[in-house]
Amino acid sequence: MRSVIPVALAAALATSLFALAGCSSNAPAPEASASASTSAAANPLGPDANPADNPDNAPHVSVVEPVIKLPAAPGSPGVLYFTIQQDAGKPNTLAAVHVDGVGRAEMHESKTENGVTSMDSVSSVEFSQDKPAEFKPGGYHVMLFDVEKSLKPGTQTEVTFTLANGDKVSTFAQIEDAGGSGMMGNM
Ligand SMILES: [Cu+2]
Repeated sequence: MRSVIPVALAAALATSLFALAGCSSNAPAPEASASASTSAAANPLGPDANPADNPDNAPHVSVVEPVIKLPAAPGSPGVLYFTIQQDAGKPNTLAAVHVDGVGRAEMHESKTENGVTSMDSVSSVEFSQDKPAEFKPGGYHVMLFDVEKSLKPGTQTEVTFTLANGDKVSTFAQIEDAGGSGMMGNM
């Protein structure tokens, strides 16, 4: 699933976002951005999440395009979408997600049966080298409860993914408005 072009795009996007988020407390240190932009091995997770620089990150596991959609209305939940993948090793299980600035993050799965869409919480989601786990509208997603006002569109916040074996992957998620989709669109 990995190719050069999306990685390059992600790196360029991350760099431009960091530039925009210069005033935010969530913005990474300038030297982190500078070192990443000159690195040949640009990381889709962003400069702060380069596994080579972070011995705590799970080996061979990466998170692609993490995006938070803010609540459509105050008090409503937001949602986090991403793809978690690995390029080597035994299959893994995603067991928990933590989002800075969010009171509670729950993994959910949406299902449509007989034309009725519903969602349930799930305790874990497996993924492997052959089969990344996609969290996207209509399937798996992470529901975000008690989203703090400090999370603004156009900024980023840190997200930590915990695997069943205790390994973790930390990265920064882009924060976006809910747009016109509303809460049902966030499922
Ligand atoms: Cu949900």
